[in-house]
Amino acid sequence: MKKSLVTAGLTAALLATVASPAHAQISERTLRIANGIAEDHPVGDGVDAMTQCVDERTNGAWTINAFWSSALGDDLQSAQALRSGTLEMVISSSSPLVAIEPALGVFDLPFLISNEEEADALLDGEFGQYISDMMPQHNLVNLAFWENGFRNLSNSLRPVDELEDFEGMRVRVMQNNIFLDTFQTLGANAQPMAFGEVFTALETGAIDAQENPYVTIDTSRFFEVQDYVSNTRHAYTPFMVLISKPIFDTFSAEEQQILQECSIVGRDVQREASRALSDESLQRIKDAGLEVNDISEENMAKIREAVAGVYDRAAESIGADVIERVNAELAAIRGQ
Ligand code: TK8
Repeated sequence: MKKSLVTAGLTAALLATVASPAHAQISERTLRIANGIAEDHPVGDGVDAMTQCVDERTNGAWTINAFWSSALGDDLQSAQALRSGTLEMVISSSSPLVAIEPALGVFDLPFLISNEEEADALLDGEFGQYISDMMPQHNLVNLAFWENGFRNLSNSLRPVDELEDFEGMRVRVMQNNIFLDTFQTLGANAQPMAFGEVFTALETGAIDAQENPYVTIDTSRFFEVQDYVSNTRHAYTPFMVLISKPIFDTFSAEEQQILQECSIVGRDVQREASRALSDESLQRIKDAGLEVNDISEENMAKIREAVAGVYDRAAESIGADVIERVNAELAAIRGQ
């Protein structure tokens, strides 16, 4: 009698564990995510998909609250808050985070990546992992690379379709030494500025120009305060989906896995949305009355040539080994 009671009790305990293995491992949590871009940017689709995934897998134990348009601060401020454990997550451009990890500047090298397939292979492969592995020493964990995308120049002065057109133009660049060098080398008056200040700076005429993917020119409504766009595609920059390491370290292994996997679910939705919206955004920019300039191959070649020296100068901050590594990886991806 006694023995069978014990057995029954054990069986019940075992059944409970088997029936809901998750529950013992999952705590109630609220994750705030900081973002600089607007909610209707494709990152919004990615966050929705990630949230839904997390909701299903935690049986509703987690709440994800996203804050848009720099409401919790800009990329760099948010990343610093993650490092000290006062904010859970940020979806940040890699570029301003060179202040934390200079090797991230590798993605900012002009004309490094030439199409989305290369970007995905690079970021989701060994090189992306190599970069992600650099983040924990800064108290940050990179869960995934999402898409910011190919960047194009917009301005309020004149059509830009050759090298000479950059001369003296006051171009906002991200707070990033590689972009600063690239635009200075092109002859522009490059001004580093946080993303949240760009619209007003364009509106008041404090600057003439900025550079971002079409989806950002569209969703952050830069088209309202700009007259020309050129498809320069001078760099492809990623978003990093970062979580505070001190906070992530308090998660159970299962919770860490859920967030990791749901960030990948979000990534795939986000990239698809980004690529689908890009053409629509360009159309909206045209409909808003902006002149869109396609730069000829010949003029593009001169622009590329002008900025070639940026690579050598950037080696000091990025690390020559990191640049060699990305070049080797890209050559392999291209089948060279
Ligand atoms: C939004 C930024 C933006 C980036 C920039 O926070 O700063 O121009 O392209 O997407 O991360």
